[in-house]
Amino acid sequence: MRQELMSETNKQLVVVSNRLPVAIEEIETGWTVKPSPGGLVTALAPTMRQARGLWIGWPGCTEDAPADQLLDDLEGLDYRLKAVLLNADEITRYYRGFSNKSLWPLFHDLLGHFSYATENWLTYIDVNRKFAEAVADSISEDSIVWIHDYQLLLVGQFLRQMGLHHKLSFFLHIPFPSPDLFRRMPVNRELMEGLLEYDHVGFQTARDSRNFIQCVKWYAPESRRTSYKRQSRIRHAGRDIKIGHYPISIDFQEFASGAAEPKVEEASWYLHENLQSRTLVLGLDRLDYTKGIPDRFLAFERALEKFEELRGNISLIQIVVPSRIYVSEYKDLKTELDELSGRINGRFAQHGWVPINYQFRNLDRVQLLGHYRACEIALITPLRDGMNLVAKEYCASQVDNKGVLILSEFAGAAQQLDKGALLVNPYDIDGVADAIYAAHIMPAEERAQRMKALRTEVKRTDVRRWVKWFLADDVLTKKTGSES
Ligand code: GDG
Repeated sequence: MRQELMSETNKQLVVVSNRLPVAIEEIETGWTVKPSPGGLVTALAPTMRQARGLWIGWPGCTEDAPADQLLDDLEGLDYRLKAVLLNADEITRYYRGFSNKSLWPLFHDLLGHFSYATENWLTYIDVNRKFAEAVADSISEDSIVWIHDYQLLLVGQFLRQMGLHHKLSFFLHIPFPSPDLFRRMPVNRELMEGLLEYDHVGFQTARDSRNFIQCVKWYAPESRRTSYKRQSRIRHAGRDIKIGHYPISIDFQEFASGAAEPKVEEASWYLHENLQSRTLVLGLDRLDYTKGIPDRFLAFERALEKFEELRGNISLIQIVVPSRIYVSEYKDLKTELDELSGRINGRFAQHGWVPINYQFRNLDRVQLLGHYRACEIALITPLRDGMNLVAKEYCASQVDNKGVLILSEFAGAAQQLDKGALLVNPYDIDGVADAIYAAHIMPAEERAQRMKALRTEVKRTDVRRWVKWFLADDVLTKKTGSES
């Protein structure tokens, strides 16, 4: 077991991510700390407890918050938190700028959304250095440092410059682009140089890992590579760097048992009762152009056009969780969705039936599970996605094996779920429309067979296994770093 490994070796796990698992917010009477739960928190919590864990990140507030004191006073956590505070300019340039306007679209293959500004890049460098200083101030000789995601690509490089010889690991939650795309980034060489300072770089899928290796071949053709099973080793500048793919996952049991709770069954019953349609189709995404929501609406419209029997019998429930609304492109996307759903509903709605039930809001836990339970089809069609946990959560929650998963072939999850899901190309409006119809008429036996296969896979590779895969070598082997 992972926990046993950590305690045997008495290492301390230091996790570094842009956001902390809590958020500090200003209220009328002062400040409050709220949990901001997510998959990564659930995944890492047991190991963090066992390994005297420390989590370093931004608590989402401005610099004037008394963050250290608030986090020190926090009760009920079995590991420590340390805040890196950002000022308004840093939030604009590092986070909203270089991270979300340059790296995010480029790494999702969406060059049309990509823009670059030198001042954003310079602030990104400064903030990465700031995170590295926070790490260097807090770790001990036996710490294992695990840095997460695209906002912090350069932290390892700054730690090296500060003279740290710890084993440094990095995991990228979003896709890694092909060399052709990567080279469009004006600071591509600086990013490669930074990434090659880690000892271990992990990706979601084999394709991301391959893309990275191709980029290394372009950037450093003299480097040597050896492969064994799921991993490669790159010999670069006198050091060995381990490259692997580790598809992130969910706590299967938590979703499976949560979905079977009476209050969830009740919420699910109400959904069906209120919407009347025989088949409910679920879309659930953060507001983001990578998620392919407008194309999904068009595919749903096409299905209603092509297959008359669907009219009055199928409804799409699309939940869009507010996100990055300060960015004009995201505001435009929201306007587009408002208009599209209005137009399609105006075209097809009849008394007692509306084709698209579109809601711009968050769901609480019971509602989330209720939606997973109630919907006979999940329509998950991102244009590109690192993994997509909603797909896995939907499968885990299908305790009666009735649901059908329609999944974009460009979601990382498709590489694991291809056997049971109906895979689609999200740009192919007719193809997605056909898949919606195929799912609607799919016999119960085939649904059950496919869903059982999906649930077996999600259960087998659940999030604890992800942590175990990634950390196994880091805990058991010594650093294979610099040559003397
Ligand atoms: C990034 C990568 C990668 C959503 N709506 C509600 C809600 N959620 C939860 C879901 C799920 C999570 O948010 C969304 O995770 P995804 O993986 O689908 O997408 P991103 O946020 O884009 O995540 C992605 C992931 O990192 C992990 O590496 O898979 O590819 O883009 O857990 O349940 N939760 C609640 N109410 C909602 O309304 N409670």
